[in-house]
Amino acid sequence: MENNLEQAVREASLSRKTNETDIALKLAVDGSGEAELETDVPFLNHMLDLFTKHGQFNLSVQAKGDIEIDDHHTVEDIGICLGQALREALGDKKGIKRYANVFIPMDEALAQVVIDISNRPHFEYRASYPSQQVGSFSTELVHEFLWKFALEARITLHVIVHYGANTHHMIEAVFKALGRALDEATQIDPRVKGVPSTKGVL
Ligand SMILES: [Mn+2]
Repeated sequence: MENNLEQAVREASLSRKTNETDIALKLAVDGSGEAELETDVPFLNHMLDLFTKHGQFNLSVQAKGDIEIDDHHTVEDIGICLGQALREALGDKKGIKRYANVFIPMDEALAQVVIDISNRPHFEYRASYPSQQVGSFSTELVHEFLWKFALEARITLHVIVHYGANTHHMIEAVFKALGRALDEATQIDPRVKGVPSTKGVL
């Protein structure tokens, strides 16, 4: 368990203020599923709560945004902050599993999330939802959030919603799968010596 002893506490906090949003975010990778979410986008709070619970992270987000326009900037900027926090929290990535492939069902819906903590930002997304809105939330913002998260975290992220009939369920399955996949890929594997790359750096 040498790796564990050498591992610094994997957490990061940051704040980001623009003319569009004002965000404070704290992420602990090795948490207990505790979420404290105060954003102006209730559906995103619900999704981040699931993400945190099923990823066994701790996450707090306080976000104010220009939701009088729409939710876009707030959702996008929380994705940016979460990505930056993940990247910072993981540090040199020594000893991590790096990859994960997770399927999560939510009743009739099935989502798959495949991750490589690669330091190579890439996002693939295959999802077609029956409705364009969940409550007041536009489903196109799921793409926006995930893409900016992957970009700033510098991970390879593939998200596939295989099928489903209820848009709320389908998106819920995505965020649960994202949490579970990130939990697995960020786990310290005692067999991994140093950085899990033949290049020697991630
Ligand atoms: Mn729900």
